[in-house]
Amino acid sequence: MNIGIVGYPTYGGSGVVATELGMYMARQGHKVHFISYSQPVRLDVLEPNIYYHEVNVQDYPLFEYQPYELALSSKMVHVTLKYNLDVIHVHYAIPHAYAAYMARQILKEQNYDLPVITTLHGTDITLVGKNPSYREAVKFSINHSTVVTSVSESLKQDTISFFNIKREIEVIPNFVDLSLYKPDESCKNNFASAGEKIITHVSNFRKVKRIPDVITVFDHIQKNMPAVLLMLGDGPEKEIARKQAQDLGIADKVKFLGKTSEVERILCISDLFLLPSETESFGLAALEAMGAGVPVVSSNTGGLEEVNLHGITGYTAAVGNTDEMGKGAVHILENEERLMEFRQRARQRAEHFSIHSIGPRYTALYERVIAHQKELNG
Ligand code: GMT
Repeated sequence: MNIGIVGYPTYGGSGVVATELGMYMARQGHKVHFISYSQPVRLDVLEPNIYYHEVNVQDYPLFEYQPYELALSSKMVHVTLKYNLDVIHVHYAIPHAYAAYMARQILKEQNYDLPVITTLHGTDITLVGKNPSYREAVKFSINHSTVVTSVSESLKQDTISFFNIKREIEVIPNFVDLSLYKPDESCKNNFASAGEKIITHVSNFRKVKRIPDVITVFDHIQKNMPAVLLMLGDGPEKEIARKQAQDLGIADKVKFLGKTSEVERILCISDLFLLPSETESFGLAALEAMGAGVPVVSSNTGGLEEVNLHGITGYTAAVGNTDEMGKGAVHILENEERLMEFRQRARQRAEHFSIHSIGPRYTALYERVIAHQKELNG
């Protein structure tokens, strides 16, 4: 198959899923064309069957806002015609699904029917999508995609209720490549002294992640046992968290590591992962932690409970209930045998979401969509 993939190139989960899926399809022998405004961070362009096409937005002084969707639609048309794409898969509805609709219309004028798959990831529905400024265009582009998938049952239900959507939405959960997580304690001493538990949080440090709750829960943990908190990623709430840690007198125990390419290695030395988000359609970061055998203490919002099983792979609590989260964390960490059981169950749970079980579902979807299009074309 010749597959086009459109996604955000940054560290966010939707971009990671788009990139990992494309690389998986390329390893299966399909030709995969990534279309974005810069090279996706996890993309290995040196692998066979991978092509990268950059969307260039012309900077013209008349525009206060550059028309990225237009440039993206044009690029999709260009790549489709040049490389004879069979299907295009857009990740994150805004603005990708809308741009894909336009590309499809332009191609139709040239008698080229291109099926479009839209995968909804979360805030494209729950935060940004339902904002009145975008609502109508998001609803329209969902209704006009050939197939729509969502990364969790919870997000599917949110989409149906926020937009009063009548069409079918297929749930294909996010996945993790478990081969990336290998036990290796060699870098543990870089971050923690003997006997200290390592607590980790990974995110883009936006408000929705409730970063102050991460610090509050960690404060509870460190009052009960020696521990350090590793904060991976970057974003607007980082300085607030640093100040909070200083005010609590625990600044020396909270280490901000910024955007690092060593996430897998750091997860492999972690004892517990914290994700107390306000909303989280899936929680890929939690799944990746579980892939490394790390139990998760999270909020119970959105799709998190579909990933992190309360009392089995970690604990979940209501958004903002840092007391419950702190108690759950201490309960897991205070007993080595119990911690080991949580670790094993977290890893086992992650196996349900292994790329080897979820990847073929996307392959089957692409094949189905392409076969259907061929039938329509007669
Ligand atoms: O968080 C976002 O704004 C967007 C998005 C991203 O690109 O990271 O995150 C969403 O998609 C991820 C991948 O499917 C999910 O694991 C995250 O739960 C989801 N974020 C939210 O729902 C807040």
